[in-house]
Amino acid sequence: MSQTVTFEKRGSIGIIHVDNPPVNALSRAVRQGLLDAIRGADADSDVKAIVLACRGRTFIAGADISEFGQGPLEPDLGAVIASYEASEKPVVAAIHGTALGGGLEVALGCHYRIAVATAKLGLPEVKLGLLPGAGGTQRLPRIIGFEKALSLITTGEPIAAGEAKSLGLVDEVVDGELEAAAIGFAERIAATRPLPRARDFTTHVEAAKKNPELFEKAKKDVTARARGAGAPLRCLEAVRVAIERPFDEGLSRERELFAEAVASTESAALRHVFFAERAAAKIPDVPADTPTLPIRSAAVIGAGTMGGGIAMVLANAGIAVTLIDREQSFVDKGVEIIKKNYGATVKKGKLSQSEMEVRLARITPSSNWDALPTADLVIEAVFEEMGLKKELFTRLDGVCKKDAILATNTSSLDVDVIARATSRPEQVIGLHFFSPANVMRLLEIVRGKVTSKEVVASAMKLAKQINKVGVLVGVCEGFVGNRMLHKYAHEAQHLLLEGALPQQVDRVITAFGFAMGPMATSDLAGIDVGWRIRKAKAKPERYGWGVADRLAEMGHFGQKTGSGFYKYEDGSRVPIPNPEVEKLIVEIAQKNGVERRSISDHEILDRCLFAMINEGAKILEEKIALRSSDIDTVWINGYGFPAHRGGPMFYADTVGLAKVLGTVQEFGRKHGKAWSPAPLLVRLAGEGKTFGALAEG
Ligand code: T1G
Repeated sequence: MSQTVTFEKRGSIGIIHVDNPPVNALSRAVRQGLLDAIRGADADSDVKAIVLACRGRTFIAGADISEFGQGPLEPDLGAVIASYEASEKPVVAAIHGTALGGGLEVALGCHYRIAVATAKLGLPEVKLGLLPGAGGTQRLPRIIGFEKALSLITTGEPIAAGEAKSLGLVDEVVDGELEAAAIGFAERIAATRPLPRARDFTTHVEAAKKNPELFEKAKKDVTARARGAGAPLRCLEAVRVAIERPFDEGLSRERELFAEAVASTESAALRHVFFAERAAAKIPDVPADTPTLPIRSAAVIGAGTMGGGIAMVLANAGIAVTLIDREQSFVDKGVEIIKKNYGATVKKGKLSQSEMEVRLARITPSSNWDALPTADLVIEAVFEEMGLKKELFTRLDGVCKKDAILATNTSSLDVDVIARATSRPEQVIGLHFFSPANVMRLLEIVRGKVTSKEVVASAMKLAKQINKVGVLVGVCEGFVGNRMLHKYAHEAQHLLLEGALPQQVDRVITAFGFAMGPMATSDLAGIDVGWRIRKAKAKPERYGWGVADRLAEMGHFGQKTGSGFYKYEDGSRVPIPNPEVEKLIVEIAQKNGVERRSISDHEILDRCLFAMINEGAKILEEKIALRSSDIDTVWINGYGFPAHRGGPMFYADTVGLAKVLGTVQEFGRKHGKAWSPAPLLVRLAGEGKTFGALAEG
């Protein structure tokens, strides 16, 4: 019997333990161990009932994702689960931590499930471009009903033990010692017959047969949410079969759909994203045991939109935070916005009123610097102007304690210049949050030339503590995200002058999977934001920004002024094509001698994406990013790049770098040196390699 699975007896109860750190994933060894264990328990006449439990921090968190792509490895998980369900002795799954994917499917094959109150249960396969492939789409609806099962399977969102109990998914929620409770439960039901096997449940199947609209409605919702991803629709199809076909036929249809999904580029992309997010936390020259500075108290300077959002993020993570601005009225306004944001979350039922008050109590508004001498971390979110930031950091240097971390939320300025305004540049780091800071998952952590390893390690740890995906980047203008965004948005502007319309560019980009295209995004963020930065620049760029600059000069800033690249009815966020803008584009094109032509959707997509990918390659060779998957993590969590495409660099690898290079060179011939291919792209394309295979920076 493999060491990852062990079996022991406590009186007449057999206990099967899975012990495969860190998350008891269902590796081949675990599957074999589970099969051997149930066969042993079934054959042991002393054993009247069986408990399946896990050691470590969690119940089984799913199949071993790293095994995918290696082809089917025996034993098949479905067969293992069938042996548990078929057992003549009751099997009780004892759940703590997270019972996810194949882990929950194993529990669904057991006859009973008990869980600690803090446990989470779910089928997140759709987030990996898959669907539950070991009976989840057939057993779960039979246990909890089709409507709820559809929502769990097509969203992949887990539920808490309490809700699982109310749905009949869990038989008992225990507070005390789980294993003892499971043994007690097993003893109580040891003689109960017949055993409740999910495969035999028909109540919900009959009910669903009488309610065909359920699927029509689900199909509409799922298709809208999918934005071109295939997995949610495969999930839907598999659950639909559970109504129409006998159990075993449903299982085989599920297996067919799973085989399709696991071989799809979409799933390869989402599995890449899963491991990319985890890899981003590992910094080659900052080992995991690097000492970190404790962050129990923080101060945020600047109570504007970003400052307020950052204060919420810190308070949500249990950190006491002082929100500072130079005028009391500015601070009060900032706190009002924070209260409004929390109120909206409470209204959506995603936060209790009492928890809102606890978090608000952690935020101390102030218009003086009294809190600064004791703060472990200070984050500035003041106006994006270098002089102002340097002057502020010099003052902070004078009042903050020696080992305080001084962080700037700049989105583009040189962190080394800001750090040199202090006597402790090694304590200075960039913490670039994305708006709204209390919503966006990404945190670009900007390492200065002399930022200490302790400060880097502390910032990476803070990212996890505040529930952000922290990605370490180097210092350059716009860091990773904004630098690539600039190329992408600039190319989109050029396409306007050359013949495309805002709505055409945005349609192509949203069809690719982005939630919003570059024009609508610009209207949301405010056309004036980029315009002011460009105006402040010494060297104006190519004529590409002509339309955006002109709209800004005319006061059309986007949603906030009711018109930008689109028109917006009073207070609405729905973009309406604006014929005035079309006239403006034609006028500016003529003024710049640009001959307009019809532009294909394909060209629009390639020019927007390859412009950012080519810049991404330059970022990699300059070692501003440690690895190409970090760039993917930045774009998926900060800029809405569709996760089912894997991120810009992964997408480039799926297209093939030789093809990307060929197209970039073609664009270079037509549109000039802005398209000079990155040497790294040339090299890798020449060697038939991928960004993904590049060694870490
Ligand atoms: N397979 C392989 N490795 C895994 C893994 C998995 N399922 N889950 C986690 N890891 C690794 C992870 O890469 C990291 O490694 C370490 O464990 C800790 O993870 C047939 C097809 C459980 C909520 O989608 O959501 O079952 O970086 O940093 O924040 O139908 O991990 O340390 O080297 O994320 O505490 C379905 C995936 C699979 C759940 C814990 N299951 N995991 O979060 O730790 S598909 C999932 C998670 C499936 C069946 C199908 C989270 C977690 P390293 P971590 P965490």
